Amino acid sequence: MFDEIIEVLQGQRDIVLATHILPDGDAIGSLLGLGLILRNAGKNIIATWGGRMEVPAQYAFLAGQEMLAAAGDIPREPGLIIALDCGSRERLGSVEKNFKHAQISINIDHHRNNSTFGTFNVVQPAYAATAQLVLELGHALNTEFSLDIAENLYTGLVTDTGRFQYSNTDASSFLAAAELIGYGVDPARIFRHIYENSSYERLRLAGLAFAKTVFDPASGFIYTTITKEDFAATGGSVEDTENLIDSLRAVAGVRVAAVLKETEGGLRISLRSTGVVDVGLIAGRKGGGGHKLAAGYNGRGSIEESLIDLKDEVASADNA
Ligand SMILES: [Mn+2]
Repeated sequence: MFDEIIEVLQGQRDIVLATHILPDGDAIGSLLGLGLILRNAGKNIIATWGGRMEVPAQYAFLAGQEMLAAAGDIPREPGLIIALDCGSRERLGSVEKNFKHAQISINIDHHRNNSTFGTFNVVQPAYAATAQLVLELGHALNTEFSLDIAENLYTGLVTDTGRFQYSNTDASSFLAAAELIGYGVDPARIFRHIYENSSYERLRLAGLAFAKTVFDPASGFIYTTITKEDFAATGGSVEDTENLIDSLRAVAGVRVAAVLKETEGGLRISLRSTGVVDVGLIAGRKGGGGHKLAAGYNGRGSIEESLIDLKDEVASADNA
């Protein structure tokens, strides 16, 4: 799976790593985890993502952040750039142009509808997290896994599997977790950092969002909206909305959950399915991407227009 990539890596000393905009636990964990693996192999690593270079508070404990650089500060035409956890080149945001101009590009990801946009592509939809792929790549590189590397990869694994409870969780996820725990990872320590490190602003933003939730039992569609005004009123950030949607999906009778949020980069729409509807297909038709149960895309027009459109999609998916 990694033969070609390892050959490419051997020929490069300076490597840029990039992940998707608004990075989640798998994005950051895979980015820093692979960065540390390659740095230990003697490479010069710069790690980045498009947009504001600010590590969400719950991931601030992760090692390797000295490798991070703002997207504007990375080489315009990197010799080698590696995209992690990005289903499409567009997900790189402002780093997309650097990716396009790189001499060699590698795309490592687990999104099913990945557009194989790299010179080399390792896409494994069967893997629950990109971090699991990075672990495998580490094996192929004969890496000596430090606790710092292991904590990054465990973070990717625990967040993308929903703490080992989503349907993407299988024996290989637990085997990967067991291996990482063997390198010294303390699951309770990671849990405290990621899930018990919530800010007051985050709580208030969630309260506002939950209060505005609309549920149509007939179609099983539940949604809420978060406007610029909501962010301003609570002091919450886009990162603070990361797990909101899981609470919407948890309501009995829900088939599709959606959170529509006005971000600096425009309207972002997150989707979750409880199993029947394939939200990855819906997001794909809108120029976005994701999995059957979790996907997202950028809305065009107002929140109201996007909602009308989305309700139609959910209604017609019911008939499929
Ligand atoms: Mn992922």
